[in-house]
Amino acid sequence: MGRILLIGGIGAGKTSLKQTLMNEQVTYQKTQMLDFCNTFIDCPGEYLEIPRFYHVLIDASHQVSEIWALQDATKQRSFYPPQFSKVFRKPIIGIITKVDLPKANIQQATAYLNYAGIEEPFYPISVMNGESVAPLRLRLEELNELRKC
Ligand SMILES: Nc1nc2c(ncn2[C@@H]2O[C@H](COP(=O)(O)OP(=O)(O)O)[C@@H](O)[C@H]2O)c(=O)[nH]1
Ligand SMILES: [Mg+2]
Repeated sequence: MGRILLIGGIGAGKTSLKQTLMNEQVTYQKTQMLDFCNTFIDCPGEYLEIPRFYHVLIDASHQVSEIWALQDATKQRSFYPPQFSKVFRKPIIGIITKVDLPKANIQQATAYLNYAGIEEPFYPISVMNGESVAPLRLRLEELNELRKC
């Protein structure tokens, strides 16, 4: 079970990150439902933004070994309730997206992820910059290695 669950608000960059790491072309496609592939479970941002869907995220988390929680650096708000990370029984890492954009506020995004109870270090990324996602690519490879054992 080397799979990863991607969570984050609508437009946070979950699908773009998945496409980047799977070496797919990054094209905009609204995620309408849980989307399973070998490596990732991608989901619509509504599942985080609308509390009555939290249970879907919690159920999906049982099928992964790690959760990646995204926060859009350009967003003035966050959808993570306080200590949300604690509802999951899986390791959870924080990823700050869209750091290439002028209005990105990494400090604010860091505060939101802290508020969600996620532990630092966080990964600042931009899908426009391949180097910024290199640490996540490495993490993915390590999980895949574990899966082969
Ligand atoms: N500039 C910039 N745009 C991004 C980045 N990541 C995602 N986007 C854009 O943000 C929009 C929403 O991305 P998407 O991956 O569909 O978000 P999702 O709803 O979380 O799956 C798309 O238009 C993406 O092209 C990034 O790192 N930098
Ligand atoms: Mg999506």
